[in-house]
Amino acid sequence: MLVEDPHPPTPDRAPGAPPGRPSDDVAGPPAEDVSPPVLTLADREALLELMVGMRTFEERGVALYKQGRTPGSFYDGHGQEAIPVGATFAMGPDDVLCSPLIRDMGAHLVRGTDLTEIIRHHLGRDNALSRGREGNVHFGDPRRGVVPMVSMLPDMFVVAVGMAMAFRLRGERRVALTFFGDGATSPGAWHEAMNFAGLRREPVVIVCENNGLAYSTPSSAQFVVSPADRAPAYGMPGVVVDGNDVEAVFAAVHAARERALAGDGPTLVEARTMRMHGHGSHDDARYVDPALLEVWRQRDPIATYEATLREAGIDVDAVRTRVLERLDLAVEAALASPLPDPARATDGLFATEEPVPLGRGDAPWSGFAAEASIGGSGR
Ligand SMILES: Cc1ncc(C[n+]2csc(CCOP(=O)(O)OP(=O)(O)O)c2C)c(N)n1
Ligand SMILES: [Mg+2]
Repeated sequence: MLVEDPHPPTPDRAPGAPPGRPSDDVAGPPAEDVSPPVLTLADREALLELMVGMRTFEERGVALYKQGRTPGSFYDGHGQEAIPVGATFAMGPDDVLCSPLIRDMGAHLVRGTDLTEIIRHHLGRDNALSRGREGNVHFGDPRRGVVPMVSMLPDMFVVAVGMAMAFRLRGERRVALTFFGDGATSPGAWHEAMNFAGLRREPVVIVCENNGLAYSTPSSAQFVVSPADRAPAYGMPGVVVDGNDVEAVFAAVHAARERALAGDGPTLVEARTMRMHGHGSHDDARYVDPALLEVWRQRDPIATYEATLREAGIDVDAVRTRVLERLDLAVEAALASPLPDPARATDGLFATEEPVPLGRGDAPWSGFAAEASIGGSGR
């Protein structure tokens, strides 16, 4: 028997859409008509430097872990650098990252979080980010609009949707960007966040890093329908992008941000890539076919971009030298810094002062340089 919908969608109101908001085409097209901004040569050099910065830092991080200097484990995003760097580069200074995860070190670098502080954090030293409370990836820098993550996946997506809702209700021109992996698209909270964001058209930019693996589970053993293909069912476009191409990620996320700022709601950008290392430094990933890794190694996001920029006349060796010099200084300073004072272990358990306003600080946001070159697209 055909049962009638007691609350059918109307041409000007989708089911459940807040009154007064246009919603005749809930999913809407992706913002393909937004012409991608022109990246200057300086922008492109910055993108390379940030990706090299992430990789070089993480290689050092693995070494420090293997030397027994890093408590816990160490997680890296080797081969995925183009995603956090390209996506964060497309954000404005008032936008919020909620939150960079274990493959997203480059997002912190784009935002200008101090490298010595990050290394101090990983070494469990007294530091400005977590005050030595943990030595892992659960840190952020609220002054720079980077929200520290909680570990349960994909709960920061839920928080990002809530933040985006707050921005919309307050009439603030800013978006929340959230990162998660393919593995985070299965728990119930992911579906709840997708549904709510699509229904309410929250200004959230959703970046799914599909690296083919959730710990040792390949995507083929986890879902039938890809995250991007699922997006229209929640009322938003899903865009697949080459996650090893930093400029492609930048363009897709920039378009998603424009769409969110225009009031058209969220976009899910599925960046396809490969997890080149184990889940963490404790995992040798023997369950991954070496031939598959070799295929992806040929597509390394840094090597390919370096070749392009070398052609364009950029001195990529100088970029590497600069990165290494900065890293050496930061590691030296971090290793020389003290462990936290045990007497202060309970400091900060309760809020005793006003929180720092998110992202309204002094972020030396390094996004693409020439405002004129992006046609005044409203950053
Ligand atoms: C609810 C929940 N279950 C398990 C974990 C432990 N865990 C952390 S990362 C991870 C794998 C996630 O895979 P994916 O989302 O694809 O991210 P990737 O590691 O591939 O970047 C797991 C199982 C967790 N953080 N939260
Ligand atoms: Mg994964």
